[in-house]
Amino acid sequence: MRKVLFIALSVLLVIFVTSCALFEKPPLLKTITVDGDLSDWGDYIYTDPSDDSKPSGNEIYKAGIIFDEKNLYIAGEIKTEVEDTVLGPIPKFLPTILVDLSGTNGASALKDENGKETLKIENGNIDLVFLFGFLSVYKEGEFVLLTDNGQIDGKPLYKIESKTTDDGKTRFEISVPLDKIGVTDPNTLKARAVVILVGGEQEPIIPDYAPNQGFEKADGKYTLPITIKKMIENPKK
Ligand SMILES: [Ca+2]
Ligand SMILES: [Ca+2]
Ligand SMILES: [Ca+2]
Repeated sequence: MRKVLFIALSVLLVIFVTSCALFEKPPLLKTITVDGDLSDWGDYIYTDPSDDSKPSGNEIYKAGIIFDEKNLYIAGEIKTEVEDTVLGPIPKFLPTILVDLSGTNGASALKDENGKETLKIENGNIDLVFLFGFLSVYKEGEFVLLTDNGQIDGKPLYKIESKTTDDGKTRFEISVPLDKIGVTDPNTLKARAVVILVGGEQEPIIPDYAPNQGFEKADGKYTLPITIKKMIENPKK
């Protein structure tokens, strides 16, 4: 009887230790292959409505943010109108991504060249920004390009791949090492992101948001600054 009890206690102890180990494991959500194919995101990708852009035809279909113990991953699927220029056709709107990481002190807002606030996050700040195809990190009071010399011609410290489908949708994936963006403990990290399409000349036009903010307007125009109220978040609360 005593032996049976001992075995039972041992089994219980093993189960207890194992479950503690599980709790201690980092919130390692998923390792993503950066190849422009979003199928490896599974349920972690946010699906935006395919017909909610204003002006229409400038859609965000998918957006995602996730991390593992080494990298932060960002993804999107978009399609925009193109404009013919002397340099050839260029997209009318470009994806802009704001990222808020827990445990780091980001910028209170993005500002234009005159110092006027353009975009901010309600109850958060901006640690990373993807703008005009470049990723920047907020460091010591300013946004610095994530390249080896902080200049456009430097070697990127992140990886980006994109693919365009036959029907004109562009799918992109970005990975950036956590140690390049000030994350020291992935076990306690929470990452939030919003993906928006931005264009317009005198006034900004934002045809689509993912996740939806309830901001979509017929002409896509806004009074600045815009306060982002909703973000994709992982791990979820
Ligand atoms: Ca992939
Ligand atoms: Ca959409
Ligand atoms: Ca939307």
